[in-house]
Amino acid sequence: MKFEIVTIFPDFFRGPLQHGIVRRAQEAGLIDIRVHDLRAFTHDRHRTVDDRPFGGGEGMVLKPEPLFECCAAMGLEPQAARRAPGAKESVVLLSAQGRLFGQETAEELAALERVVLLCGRYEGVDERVGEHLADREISIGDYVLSGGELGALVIVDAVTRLLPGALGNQASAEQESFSGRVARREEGKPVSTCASGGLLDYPHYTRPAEYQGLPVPEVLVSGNHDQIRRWRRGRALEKTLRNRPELLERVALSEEDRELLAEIRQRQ
Ligand code: 9D3
Repeated sequence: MKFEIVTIFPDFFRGPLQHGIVRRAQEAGLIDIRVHDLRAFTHDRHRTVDDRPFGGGEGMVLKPEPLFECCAAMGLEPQAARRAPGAKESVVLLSAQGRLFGQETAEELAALERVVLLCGRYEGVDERVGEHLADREISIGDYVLSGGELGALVIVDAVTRLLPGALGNQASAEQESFSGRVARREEGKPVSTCASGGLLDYPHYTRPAEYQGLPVPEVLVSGNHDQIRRWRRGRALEKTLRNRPELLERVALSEEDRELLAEIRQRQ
């Protein structure tokens, strides 16, 4: 998978991509990340990438020409081909007005050979970029960021993890043991956003068994694996009910889940 990031802050990407799974994926040749300085595609002495908005208003707008010229220099497929089914490349505009990024979009992008990430800045990007250059416009969440760079990093991380071989053997084996028994949505697709299939993950503990007077839950050191499984499912349900109640409406609950939820609701 080739990622190409277009930004006015190429140095922003020096640190964050050199750690953990993303670093290893690069070293293994699974992914190749290129960062392009948008200012290299300007022609004036001041290397201008922004301009005032037509119609007036606050702030500056990212000009279309440097973004179009940068993409032209990359030798991308024509936009029609990129938008057709079976496309292998996609140009993504990171913007606060985009569709919300989620695990499903990460999976879509992971199936491609090349992903171009255009990082917005200033008050916005000339709309012709979103309409005629990018194939999709993505936001990473409902909060105001200063630009698309953090969004591009989020996408690189989430997509890289999905590439076969990106996770160590242990991690991928763990993931498989989850996906074997996850709840399934109407379309029959497993819910993979959360570790335990549509619910938030259960709490984890490690040694010491007691820390500053705080013990690890007894059941986890009991060796009773059916009780441990039931306890974990209960805590996953409890945490989901408290922090993300909307997820519970989309997940298929078993008879045992309903029992556990009834207990939890009684306790509260
Ligand atoms: C007056 C409205 N503006 C807020 C001050 C709109 C606005 C313009 C530009 C909001 C954010 C930005 C810059 N943000 C991004 O380019 C961005 C973003 C984001 O802000 N939130 C979530 N995901 C993303 S991806 C790119």
